[in-house]
Amino acid sequence: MDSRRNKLKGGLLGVLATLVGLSLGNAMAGLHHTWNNPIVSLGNRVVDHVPSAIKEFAIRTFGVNDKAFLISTIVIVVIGLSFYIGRTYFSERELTAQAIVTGMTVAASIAALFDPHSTLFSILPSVTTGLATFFTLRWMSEQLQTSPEADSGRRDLFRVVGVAGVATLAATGLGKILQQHASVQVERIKQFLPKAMKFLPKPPLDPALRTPGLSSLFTPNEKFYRIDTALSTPNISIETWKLEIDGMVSNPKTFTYAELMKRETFELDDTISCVSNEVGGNLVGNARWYGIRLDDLIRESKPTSRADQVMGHSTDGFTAGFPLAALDGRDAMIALGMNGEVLPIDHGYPARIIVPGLYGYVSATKWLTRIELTRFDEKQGYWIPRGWSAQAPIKTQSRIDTPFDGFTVKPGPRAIAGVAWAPTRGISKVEVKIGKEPWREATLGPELAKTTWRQWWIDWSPTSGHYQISLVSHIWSLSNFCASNGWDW
Ligand SMILES: Nc1nc2c(c(=O)[nH]1)N[C@H]1C(S)=C(S)[C@@H](COP(=O)(O)O)O[C@H]1N2
Ligand SMILES: [Mo]
Repeated sequence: MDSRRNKLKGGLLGVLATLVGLSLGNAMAGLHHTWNNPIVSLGNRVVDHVPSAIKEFAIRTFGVNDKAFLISTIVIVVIGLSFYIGRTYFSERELTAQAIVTGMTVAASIAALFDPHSTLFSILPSVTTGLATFFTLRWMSEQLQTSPEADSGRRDLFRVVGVAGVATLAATGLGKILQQHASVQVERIKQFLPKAMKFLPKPPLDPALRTPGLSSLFTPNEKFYRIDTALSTPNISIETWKLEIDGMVSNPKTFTYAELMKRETFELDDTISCVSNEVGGNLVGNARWYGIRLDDLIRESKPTSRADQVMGHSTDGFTAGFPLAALDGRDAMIALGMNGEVLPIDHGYPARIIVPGLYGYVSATKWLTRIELTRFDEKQGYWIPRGWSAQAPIKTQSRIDTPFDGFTVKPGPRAIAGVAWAPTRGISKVEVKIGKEPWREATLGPELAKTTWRQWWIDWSPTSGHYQISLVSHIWSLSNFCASNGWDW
């Protein structure tokens, strides 16, 4: 009786240890969209090899649930084996148990190597599962070393089961989040943007190609700065995504992704910047955005005369509000694309707002799901109660990209170069001063639009010594300087 009970206990602990392993392996599989958990890899191989007669039988009998049936069968087999593993492990036959765990791990790893787009790394979820199962078993047995008092033995058992249960739940939750991310990544990769109905000409040759160290005309998406209040990026599928326009409007509207895409699409070259960008900082970037007109959408929803603020809401709870009056034909957009790609998840997939000339924290809501028409004296965006101004046009700023502040350069001919921006006013002139020499007017790169930065450079041939470089940028509408930064190295 007692030994039967112990065998049952051992078996159940084996199952629990395997669940810990599987949930961790599953979380691991979420780290890359081509990786699968061991159960799915094994299932894939069964589907590959099972005779077609059995496949047809399964489809006939279980219909669309045939996959679920296959997966459940594998799970049942694995649970059965885990029960046996636990029974042997906890009855002093550790080696047998280890051999079975190893065998299953090897089998699942081989299965994973045949998954579509697999690499050697595809075995990681299976290996994780095997190792985690093994170490959990070992940890359990250490914790359950028979103690003289039966009472404490029972307490130990509760503790072990509790800890393993919590670990399984936590790893399962993590796996869900990661897998959702992976599946939205796949969805996004499969998505494509048709040519914009109003497209921009191909950009001119980038002066950065000739000037080492100068920022490229467009900032590549992977290098584009990111500011997020959320800990992890929301993973929103366009299948379920909707954009609502409501609040102080007489004609509230809801759009699906497909409905938005049917509207007139256009391109916008625009430099966005974070208000927290410090002199010389990199919280600024230039992109060719692709999207639809925000002005039109808002006009169609008929804001009431009381409304004076357009507030974007994100699924992550972030909000940003800007003046309704800023929708003055300056090409504010709901962006669905960035630099020729579907909007990256990090930058707001599936949709975000871009308003030229306004700082990101009052306008550029990522993972946008709702646009509310409201009033500044009634509602405040995320950063306003935290001390930031509700009105936030981007200031005229400039940056020296090269030579880099504080770095030593070789004497000899080179360039001093950088970028200057003043969306939507545009940059007309940049002047550079080296030490006590007179101000020199820099050569300016192409002006894509008044909303974008302009690259600038001057030739320079330093002899050895220390130099301070100062900079002023002038905007189109005024001739006096609006910003300056000084460099010392
Ligand atoms: N949902 C959401 N949108 C957001 C933010 C955020 O934290 N959450 N940050 C804003 C800020 S402060 C800036 S400067 C820009 C940055 O956009 P990027 O991360 O695509 O560069 O996004 C804005 N949109
Ligand atoms: Mo920002």
